[in-house]
Amino acid sequence: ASQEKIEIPAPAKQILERCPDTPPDLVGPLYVEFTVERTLDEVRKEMNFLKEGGRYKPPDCIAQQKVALIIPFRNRYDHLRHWLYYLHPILKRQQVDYTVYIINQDGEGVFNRAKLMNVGYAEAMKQYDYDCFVFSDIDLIPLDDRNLYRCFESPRHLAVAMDKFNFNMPYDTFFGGVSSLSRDQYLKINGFPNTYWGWGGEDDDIHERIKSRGMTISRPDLATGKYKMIRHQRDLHNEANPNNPFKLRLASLNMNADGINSLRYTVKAIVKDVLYTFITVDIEAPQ
Ligand code: UDH
Repeated sequence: ASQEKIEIPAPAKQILERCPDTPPDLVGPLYVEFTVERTLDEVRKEMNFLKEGGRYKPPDCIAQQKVALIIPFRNRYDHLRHWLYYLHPILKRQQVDYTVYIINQDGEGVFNRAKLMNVGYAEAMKQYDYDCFVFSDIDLIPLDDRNLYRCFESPRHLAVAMDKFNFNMPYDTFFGGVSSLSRDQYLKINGFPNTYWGWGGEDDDIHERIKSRGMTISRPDLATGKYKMIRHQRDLHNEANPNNPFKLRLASLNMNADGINSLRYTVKAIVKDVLYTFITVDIEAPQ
């Protein structure tokens, strides 16, 4: 019998490579303004690259990190629209595999930024195997897309040059606004404090935690780390808390008992929009 050779064509499969260290499509300095009003629907139409929940991952390479963006939130819908309009395209150019989590404090009790960020960590970890967490205020827009929303060897402070501080650090140990920690870095400091109710001090506490665990802070330079803040009045129920500065001295003592290991909250609702995952949460706030 004659032997017939049959050629079986190999299935067309694309082998993805790891994304490069420097994303190729970055543009550098950005033009940002807050005078144009956009509806959420208009923003949605522009972000046709997103998947349900405010998710994106680069189609042509494997992202270096899986990043959860965590935003503490209550009643700042005008800021939210600006933030989504500017940040999604930046994060796409940065080739991040990411999801945006808006952590919305339920009720009218005293606001607690750091506790909401802990909730964001815990809820994000239930959904995906994130290895990096970027924590951002809703009112801060980067002015340069080379300021990478990812994690580094050390915990990173990204918002080093805000317009409201004349594009400078207000003090040397400042850790406010936008920061990133890998899962390991976050767990090494037992997450963030849950006990800073009202405005002030929690960012300095986080800085103390990092220092007391022997880690240093990584930062972009002042030119790359520029931010524009959306001007606003002080919110209701987020008055400066005069006790918070005193707590700071005890930060390295309290950190073992106050953090992700002592976090208590109740999820009220999870809504997945194409622009974000919106999690409303009761954090047992004092009235
Ligand atoms: N946040 C809310 N809702 C609130 C309070 C805070 O969403 O009611 C979130 C939001 O992400 C915000 C972040 O928490 O960006 C930090 O709060 P903040 O913007 O009040 O803090 P910041 O230090 O401003 O930026 C302090 C008040 C400035 C008053 C200036 C009056 N001229």
